[in-house]
Amino acid sequence: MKASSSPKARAKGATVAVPIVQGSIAFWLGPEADEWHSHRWTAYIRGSRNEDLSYFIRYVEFHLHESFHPSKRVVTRPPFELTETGWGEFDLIMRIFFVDNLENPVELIHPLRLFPHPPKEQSAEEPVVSEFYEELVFQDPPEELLAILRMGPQRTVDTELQKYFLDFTCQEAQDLEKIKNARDMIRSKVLGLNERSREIDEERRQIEEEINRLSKMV
Ligand code: SLL
Repeated sequence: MKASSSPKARAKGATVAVPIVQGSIAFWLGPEADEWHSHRWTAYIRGSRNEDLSYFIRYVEFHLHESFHPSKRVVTRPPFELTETGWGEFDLIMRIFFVDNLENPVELIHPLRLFPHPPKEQSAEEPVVSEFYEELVFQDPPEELLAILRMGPQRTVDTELQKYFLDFTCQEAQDLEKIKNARDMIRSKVLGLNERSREIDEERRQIEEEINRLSKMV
């Protein structure tokens, strides 16, 4: 059986990039705050346009600071978010597992932010938002996963927090523009190299003619 016809085969040469956002939103608890629980925060992985990512993400493991018990939490349904209360900032790890077990999990490190930067007085209404645009890049993905990724998301997810999300649509447009510019540059380089290659062929032809002419003289 040819490798390409196996459902577990990898699609050699295919690359798919899926834009996602890793983030956290933290609310100061105001009068309810105590020494150990000054903030309520939610950390999450979301689509850059709030798409439901469960079409290709099976679950997300959140690895918290060891002062949380248990420190590992698993979220198996969208939205892939975790809410906790605490007092301190730390880097949390979000490990993303895909619907296709052949694809290795991807680990993102998220800097949880509770306090405004630069520092200012906190209000219970205005949260601290820490979001980063990322691209999950699948190189030679399994055929099945490739088909799923190409089909794309089927729906969006609504969450109470979405009014605080940052807008990354212009980041996506900028990335597309960069890709287009890179393509144009490669295209013009290839054209230049083709031209040079034609010149070299012509030079070689002339040298061969010269060799022929000279060898007839000896
Ligand atoms: C800091 N390096 O010192 C960091 C650690 C840990 C935060 C922050 C636990 C809450 C709970 C919690 O908020 N840990 O025990 O329920 O700032």
